[in-house]
Amino acid sequence: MSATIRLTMAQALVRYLVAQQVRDEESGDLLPLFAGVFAIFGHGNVAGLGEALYRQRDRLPTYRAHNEQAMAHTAIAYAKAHMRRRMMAVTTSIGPGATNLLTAAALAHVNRLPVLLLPGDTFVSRAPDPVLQQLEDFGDGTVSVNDCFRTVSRYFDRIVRPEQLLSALPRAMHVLTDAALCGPVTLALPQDVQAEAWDWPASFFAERVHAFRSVPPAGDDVAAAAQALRDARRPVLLAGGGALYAGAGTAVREFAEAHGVPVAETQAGKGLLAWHHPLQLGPAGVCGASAANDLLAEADLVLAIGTRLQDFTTGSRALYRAARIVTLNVNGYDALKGGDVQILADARLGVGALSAALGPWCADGAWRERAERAAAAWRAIVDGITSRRELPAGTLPYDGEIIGAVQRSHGDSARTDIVVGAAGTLPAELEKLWRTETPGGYHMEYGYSCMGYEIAGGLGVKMAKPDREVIVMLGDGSYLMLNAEIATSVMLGHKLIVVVLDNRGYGCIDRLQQACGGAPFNNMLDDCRLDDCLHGPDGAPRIDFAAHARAMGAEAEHVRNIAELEQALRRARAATRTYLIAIDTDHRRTTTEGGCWWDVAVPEVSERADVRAARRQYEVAKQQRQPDVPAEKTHG
Ligand SMILES: Cc1ncc(C[n+]2csc(CCOP(=O)(O)OP(=O)(O)O)c2C)c(N)n1
Ligand SMILES: [Mg+2]
Repeated sequence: MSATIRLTMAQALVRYLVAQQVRDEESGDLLPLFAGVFAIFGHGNVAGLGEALYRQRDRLPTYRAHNEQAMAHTAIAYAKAHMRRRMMAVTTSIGPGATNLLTAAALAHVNRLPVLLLPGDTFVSRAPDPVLQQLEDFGDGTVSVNDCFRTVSRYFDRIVRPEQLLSALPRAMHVLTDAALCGPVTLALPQDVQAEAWDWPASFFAERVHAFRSVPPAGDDVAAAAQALRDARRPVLLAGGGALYAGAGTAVREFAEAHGVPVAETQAGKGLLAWHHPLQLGPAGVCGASAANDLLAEADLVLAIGTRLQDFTTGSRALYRAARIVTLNVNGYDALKGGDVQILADARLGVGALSAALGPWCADGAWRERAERAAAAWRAIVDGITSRRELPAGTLPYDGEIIGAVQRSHGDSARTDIVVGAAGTLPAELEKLWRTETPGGYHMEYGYSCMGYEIAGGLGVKMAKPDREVIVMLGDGSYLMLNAEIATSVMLGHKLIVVVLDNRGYGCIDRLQQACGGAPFNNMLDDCRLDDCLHGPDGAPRIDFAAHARAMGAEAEHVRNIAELEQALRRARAATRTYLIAIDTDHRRTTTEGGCWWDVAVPEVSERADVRAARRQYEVAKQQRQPDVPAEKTHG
């Protein structure tokens, strides 16, 4: 008879996690697949899982944070910074602790990032029902709040008997480590089952080294794609996050150079090709560079690699509907988008195979020259914006000038800095203006663009890359939504530089509101309902972000202009603790160069003349983008 080990379900779960390993690609060393577990305890996880984590705390560290959503952001950012090859687990109590995780689960789902979510759950026995924090469904006795995770998990399971872990955990590992399926896994853990003992086969806890398999292309896919490229005269390669995660940077650069195909990138793919490469057109789409968008609009073929072809970040609906689309994607669902020619494969292997199939073929020389001129012109535009230091008296800086100052403060660490962002004005400005030559140097959560990701995400990046300077850039709105992990970064000794751009409100939404004909309403603090008796004519109160961060143990200062910001950045880089710099900004100033149209539905009827005018413009813009499939588009 094979050996068994008597453990509770929670103890078995933790022991299994400890046994999962990966091989470090550079050193060849074996490392734990799970770098740790973020936990906020309560009833539903403290007695069972808490006891089990304590027992393994030397092999699987447990970290405490201040908010469940934020600690999941940290775990997700950790995995993203490791290109999905190392990860973390997150555990919560039942009820509100669990549902606080939902937004983060959706974020991981949209961004295709691995995280193991372990919310506590109500009693399977139902003996103490309704237990504290239990939701009661009048028509279904099996429901708990954790059923909400079904829609935002790539794999969901509720462990109602200990031995179910025998199948649930290997399935979970498969989803977490498979490039195509990758996303959040939720194992809901009823608290009575966590504490239940079972005799586990010892073999279940054998150490396992996970391989990250790269799927090679099959069949005639590559030949068909090569033919489509040979038939094209104006091809553009569009690189997304999948290309980054597949480590396809070198392969894409070699492809671009060998075949004279210019490269545009998405938010998730930015950094795949160095910013100064002559064929680097910059970002595509609504926050895109004019070089990328102009060339995409003229392209007769778009080779879309590792991208979901989301309109905002790729211009897929607005820019190149007349072009043939060749997709290269490890995920069949994404590969099918575009509908012309598909290669279902790993980005690195697929691009290599396509290059081999193309042999000496090169895109039209005039197209390549046109691309290189456009790329150089875009670099000059970026230089002009980011080098501005002196502003007319009374003019507040905007994000572009601040990004310039942060980049100038790089010094020798230009190759190693990591900037982190997620929502507000900054993703557009950073995508256009931030320069990186290192894959992973630009960490933007833009699949979900979740306010509040930034600081917690920055902490996860720093945990993954402790030797790199991690610079979190965020607006006042995002800061106020979720900032408590500043205290966690101080507690854990993971230094962040946090730059808060305080324009006193939801600046990007205010601009969107007015672009749609809306009155300035409920976005900027001064346009919100105030208690006049308390605030009088001075408007909404000012918020002292530096004082707030200091109260959580960070060093912090408020600066008045770009010159002061540059000095503060020097102090921040020299600091060993998390360092916050707050600066006032003007939300009406933005980078107007680049960008493209996007579909925001304007009301069909309104009492406001501005809304009616915006609606007329909207209808014209929609009309210009009809019919859906222009006649010249051919299907291969
Ligand atoms: C959790 C969440 N809620 C709402 C939104 C919608 N939203 C996007 S940006 C934004 C305002 C961001 O304000 P701030 O961080 O100050 O940046 P700013 O636009 O002012 O630069 C809002 C409300 C969002 N993306 N995420
Ligand atoms: Mg703001």
